[in-house]
Amino acid sequence: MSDIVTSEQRGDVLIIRVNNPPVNALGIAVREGVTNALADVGNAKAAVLHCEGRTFFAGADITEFGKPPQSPSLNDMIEALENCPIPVIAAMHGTSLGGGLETALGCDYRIIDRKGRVGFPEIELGIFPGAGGTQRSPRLCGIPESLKMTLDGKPITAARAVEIGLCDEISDGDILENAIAFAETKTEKHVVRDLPVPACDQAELEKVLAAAQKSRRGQIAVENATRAVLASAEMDFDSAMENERKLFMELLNGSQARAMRHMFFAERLSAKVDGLDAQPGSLGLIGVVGSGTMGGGIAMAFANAGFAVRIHDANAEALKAGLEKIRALYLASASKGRISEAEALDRFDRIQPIDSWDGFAACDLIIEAVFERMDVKKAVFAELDAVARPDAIIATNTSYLDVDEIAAGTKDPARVLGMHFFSPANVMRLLEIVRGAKTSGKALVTALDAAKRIRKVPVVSGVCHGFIGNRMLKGYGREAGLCMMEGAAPQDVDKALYDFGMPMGPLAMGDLAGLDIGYDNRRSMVAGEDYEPLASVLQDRLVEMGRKGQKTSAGIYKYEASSRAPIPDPEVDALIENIAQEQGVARRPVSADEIVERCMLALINEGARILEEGIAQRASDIDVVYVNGYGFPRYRGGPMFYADELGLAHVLERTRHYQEKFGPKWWTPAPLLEKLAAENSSFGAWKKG
Ligand code: T1G
Repeated sequence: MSDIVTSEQRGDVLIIRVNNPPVNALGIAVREGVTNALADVGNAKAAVLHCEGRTFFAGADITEFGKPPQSPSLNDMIEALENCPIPVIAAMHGTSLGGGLETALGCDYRIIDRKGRVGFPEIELGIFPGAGGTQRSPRLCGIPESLKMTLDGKPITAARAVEIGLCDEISDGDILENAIAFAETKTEKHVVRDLPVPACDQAELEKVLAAAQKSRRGQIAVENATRAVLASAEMDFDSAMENERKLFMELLNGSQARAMRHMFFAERLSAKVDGLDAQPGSLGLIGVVGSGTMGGGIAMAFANAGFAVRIHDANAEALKAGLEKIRALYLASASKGRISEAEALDRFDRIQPIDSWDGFAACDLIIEAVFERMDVKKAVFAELDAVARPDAIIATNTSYLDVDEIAAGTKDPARVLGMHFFSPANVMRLLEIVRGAKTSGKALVTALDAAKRIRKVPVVSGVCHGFIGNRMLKGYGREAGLCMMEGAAPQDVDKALYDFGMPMGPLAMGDLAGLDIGYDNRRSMVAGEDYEPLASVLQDRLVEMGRKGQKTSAGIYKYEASSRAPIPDPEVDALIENIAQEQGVARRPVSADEIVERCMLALINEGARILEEGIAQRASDIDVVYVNGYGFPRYRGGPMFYADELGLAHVLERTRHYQEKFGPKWWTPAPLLEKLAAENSSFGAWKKG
């Protein structure tokens, strides 16, 4: 037996130990080892299945997907558990996920550490539990609960798992010792597959299905998973298992599952910086400058992760208001049951206001989130430079501005970098970490460590206007605006991209953010150089009319009081016609396919430039930015993965088509796109030489 799986007998109990770091994934060595251990139980009267390290099995080994299957399969191993002549007890701690939970369901009993969690996250990989989870879990917790876990993909607590019947007992203290003691009391098998499926509450079921249709719009795994779980009440176990397998295999190597596996690994790779071997600095006390929406959200992001935070605002009133807003947000979370009131107040208490710059003297990391103007930021950095410890890292939360210019004004640019949070900063997972020309390895690694500790997905960006996401957003917004001016109604532009999978159309998004933001930005830009005037002339006119978007109940759309639903406005349609006439634009029908293609190609072409300039380390980092910061559908894998799926020869051919139609200004293909297309290669395979 491999040293990954060992077994020993203690009294009447056979202990099967698995040690396959980092998360005890159920790779072939584990499956072989466990199956072999079960084949010879000697004179033991019960067995315990236990994993060393931080968690019970965290699922099938995702790195094996897409490769030829190897026996024994996970189903074979689970059958060996069920056919074992003695009762098997799963000793569960950490995160028993996917195939890990399915393995536990193949055992006779399940004892779980109080802090343990269980779940079926497979839907996040574009699949669903494919080793009997859709058949065994309903037999313990009923179809609605099983389907809810399968479709929302979220882990549940140990207490909840015991409450709904998935686990038998909570363990406090040593999970293995408690599992052995539990095993000593069990002499009978309790094979889950032999249990009946409890009657299904139809109303409960409808609620689960409705929630999934909303939260997982466009994901084809929802349909297959639902059919597999419902079959548990309609077919005998073996037939339902065959059905589960068929429905699972339909998804496993499909484009959505490939895209979501790509995202799983991309989000772990993005935190790695090639050629960096510095150690992170200490991270204890965090400083935040600015108590507005961003500053408050950043303070909450750190307080939520247990950090002590000092927050300062030059305007005492703003500081007071900012803290009141933070407190209200925490108490609102408590009232919704997301956290206890005690936890909410604890988190709030971690955020302490300071009334002078000196209060930052003890901070390890200080993040400024003040007004997006270079002079204002430089003034803040001068103050911080004067009080911050020499080894403290100072970060700017700027969305666009030149981090090198900000750093150049400080004593030690090596300790300066950007940490671009996305609003709301305590919710959005993406964090762009902007590496200045002089940013030290230590500063960068410290910022990456901070990101991991506050559960953000970090992506390292070089310095350019808009870094990765906002730089790419310009082309996307440009093409959406042009399609509207050329003939598509605003709601048709937005519907095309919503149907593609974006959470909201770009024009409605502009109304949500405020049309005046783009208006103000464009005042500092050069028309025709930095932006395409025709794409935003309508928005500029609307701002000048006082129509700034949702906040003024009218922008490109109009809005009824207390509703955010965009309503097409004939007045705007007429204005578009007038502007088109004035600009000499011959309006024409613009199809949804053209709208989607132009917006996507604009993203891809700019992404290729970002790659070739070394602003992003790798194509998958760009995908991580766009999926986590801009709502690009996860089941399409991000713009660069999507391009690779289309094929770069096709992407280049279509980009050249628009270059001929609209001219070279915005449609000249990026040299990297031309190169990779010529080599029949992909963005995913490219590494900057
Ligand atoms: N297979 C292979 N590697 C895995 C893995 C897995 N299931 N889970 C994690 N890793 C690697 C990960 O890539 C990283 O590697 C390291 O472990 C630490 O992970 C039949 C088909 C368990 C909550 O979807 O949710 O079972 O970057 O950074 O933040 O029905 O990992 O260090 O080289 O995420 O502490 C279902 C996926 C599989 C769980 C830990 N299971 N994993 O989080 O560490 S499909 C999942 C997680 C399945 C069956 C189906 C998390 C975690 P590296 P990490 P973490």
